[in-house]
Amino acid sequence: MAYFPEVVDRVRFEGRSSRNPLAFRFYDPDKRVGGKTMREHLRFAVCYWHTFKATGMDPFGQPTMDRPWKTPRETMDAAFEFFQKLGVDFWCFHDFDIATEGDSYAQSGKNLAEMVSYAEEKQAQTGVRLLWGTANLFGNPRYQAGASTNPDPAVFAYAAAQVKNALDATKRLGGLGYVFWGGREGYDTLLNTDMARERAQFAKLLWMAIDYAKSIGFSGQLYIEPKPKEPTTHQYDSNAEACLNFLREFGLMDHLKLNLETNHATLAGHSMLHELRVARAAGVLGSVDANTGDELIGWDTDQFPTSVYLTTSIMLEILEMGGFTTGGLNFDAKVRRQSHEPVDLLYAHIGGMDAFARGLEVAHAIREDGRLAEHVRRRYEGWDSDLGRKILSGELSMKDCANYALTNPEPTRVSGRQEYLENLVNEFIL
Ligand code: XLS
Ligand code: NI
Ligand code: NI
Repeated sequence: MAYFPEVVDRVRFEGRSSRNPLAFRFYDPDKRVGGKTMREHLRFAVCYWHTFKATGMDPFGQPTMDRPWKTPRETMDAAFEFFQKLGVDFWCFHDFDIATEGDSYAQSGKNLAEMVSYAEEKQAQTGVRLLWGTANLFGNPRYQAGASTNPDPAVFAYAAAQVKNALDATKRLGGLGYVFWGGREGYDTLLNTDMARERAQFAKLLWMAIDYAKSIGFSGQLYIEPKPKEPTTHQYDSNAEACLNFLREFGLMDHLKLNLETNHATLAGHSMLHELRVARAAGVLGSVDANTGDELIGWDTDQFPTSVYLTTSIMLEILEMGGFTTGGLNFDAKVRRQSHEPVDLLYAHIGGMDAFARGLEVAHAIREDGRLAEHVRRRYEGWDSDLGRKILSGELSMKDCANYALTNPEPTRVSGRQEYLENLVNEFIL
């Protein structure tokens, strides 16, 4: 049975002039941009949770999604049919997206192992690979006060046991990475919270995972995914800079990179570009959860990315770091509640892939042109002068600076040229 009969074989590239809503207009997988093909640059992944498991339920209403796949096996059949028809190379999942959580840890483990075997077959048949795996440490009521950050060590033990199975599953499926997203690792109120303790517990779970991964020979990249709030009032991995502080504090910098998500960046009051820049500057930019928020709703709507301005800025940072290694662009995005038909999933992903393909082309063109980078280089050129070098090397003291100010004229102000640069970017987008 075909779950996505609207596409017979594959979504095809038909070019800019195509009016076929089930074709790519910009994503041409084998087209070369710079030294690599689009598919090599973009490394698209489909996420299992939103795409195949989201029901459309919201705090005000019941499920809306029409989903002909019901059992875990049917769901996986639908998923791999979708991956193949869309032509993505990767997927991502939480343990209990693919398997039903049982009444006991033992039963859950059995259910998961069974579905991992099925996924192994599906991957072998289709060539689709696992970008990253993760564990759902937030859904079960036992985690209401956090998983690793729970005041009860018994809950920590259950969480660690669950991560063990999820790491085993990720290893078996040849996963390139494993993600820790805070989930409920934060607080609802400080009145009942020992923050210092909870942060140390969180770090302990990460250290356990590092040790366990090593012991089973899992060499995939571990990531932490920042998010400021929701479901908790404050998450300990609130943004890229907070994560860096946390990783440095607990000696974890060499073991984890960041998986950055656009909607989480904006909830934190930052642009995605800011978060990417922070991570890249620290050498820990790992992977991207490609989505976007709603400008007017203050929660994590996880919408599909359609803005070429956004995708351009993301791809500028990715190209600047030399491209993804283990990471990729995971559509951690869900169709709207009213988009309840399976075909809406196709429209959503095709749109996101096209927006990123165009963003890649624009970012590449901006870099080839060189004016933007040259502007930044020239802006700081003074630091290569005698004065700049002496300040940085420590040769000049504060007193020497005072002497400088006494003997030199007022510095000349230089325009930041923000509008000129904004126009420059638009020159490539329009
Ligand atoms: C939720 C997170 C989640 C992680 C995986 O807001 O984005 O989907 O990516 O647990
Ligand atoms: Ni995410
Ligand atoms: Ni999100």
